[in-house]
Amino acid sequence: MNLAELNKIATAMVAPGKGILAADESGGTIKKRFDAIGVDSTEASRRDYRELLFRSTKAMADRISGVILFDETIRQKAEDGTPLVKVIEQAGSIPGIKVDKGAKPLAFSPGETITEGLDGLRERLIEYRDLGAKFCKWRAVIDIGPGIPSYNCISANVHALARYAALCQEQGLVPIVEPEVLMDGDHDIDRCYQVTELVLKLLYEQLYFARVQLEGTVLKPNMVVPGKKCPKQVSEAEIAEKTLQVLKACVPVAVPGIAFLSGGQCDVEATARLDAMNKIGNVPWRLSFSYGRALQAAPQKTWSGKTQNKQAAQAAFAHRAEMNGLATLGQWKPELEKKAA
Ligand code: 5MM
Repeated sequence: MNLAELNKIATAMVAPGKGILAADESGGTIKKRFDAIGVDSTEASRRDYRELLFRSTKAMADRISGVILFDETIRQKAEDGTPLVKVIEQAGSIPGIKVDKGAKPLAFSPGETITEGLDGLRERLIEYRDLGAKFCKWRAVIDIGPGIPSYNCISANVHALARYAALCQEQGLVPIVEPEVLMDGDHDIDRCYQVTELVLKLLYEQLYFARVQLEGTVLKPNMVVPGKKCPKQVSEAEIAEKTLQVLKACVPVAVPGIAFLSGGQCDVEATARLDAMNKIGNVPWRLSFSYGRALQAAPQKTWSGKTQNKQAAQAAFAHRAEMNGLATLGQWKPELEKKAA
């Protein structure tokens, strides 16, 4: 393992003013997103849509440090025959790949899941590296509900994350480590804090046991928020403060950067909360984004599968990328949202 090289990539992934585009929706998820805008999910429509994003040249160069791809996309070519990986690199961004095989029901644990994909992972990583990936992503899903999460669910998931991360580093790839505590449910912010704290404590213990070098990793956590159905929603300031508090209590200084997931927050909320954290600052890691929905909801809706909407969709994507880029610097202002995308 070349730790200096891994650290260089990880640091570039959370460069100031930039963040990661999570475009790694699996077949089922992208179909759901396309259904919502009335578009058939075919190999060609998925390619056209993703090419549109990756060819948003200025946004990609200025604001998108890396792109997480799905297995199909890393093998696809743009309309003119250029591999999409090359399109991303030419735009000055780093290609990465989702390598987990999804969250499956955890035996004897109703309502809980375990993320699968470790079998044969070393061989798949070698192939992805040859296809141009420089980093990987694995997402563990922890739900909050009556009686859950169980210790069994958390420990199984963080153990898998640690095995995944070690394999990535062995193959010269930076692991994004994503333990997502879901924001579905009616729990309050303090319950989200408690669960996130336990997950992160156990995660860093397992990463240590697995001999993962934290300098060559990026953490992709949830923010500490109340469940969507919780009657007591809270201010942006409280979310920023509690998220920073739990991260300071759990995440070692050796980690170069933290790139939040958006998790179903609306796009402006995800930007405002990231910005609020960076305005507080005074943390040892870069605080950035690795957003899927919060970067793509607007361009997807604007595109709606129509070629004539392509430019407007690229403008909508560029706008969200710009807003989030500013949020990584603590320089976002609500007034900037009024500027039409
Ligand atoms: C883009 O969505 C990713 C893939 O999801 P599926 O495996 O369910 O298709 C997802 O892992 C995503 O990278 C993270 O959840 C962050 O995305 P959000 O939308 O929460 O920012």
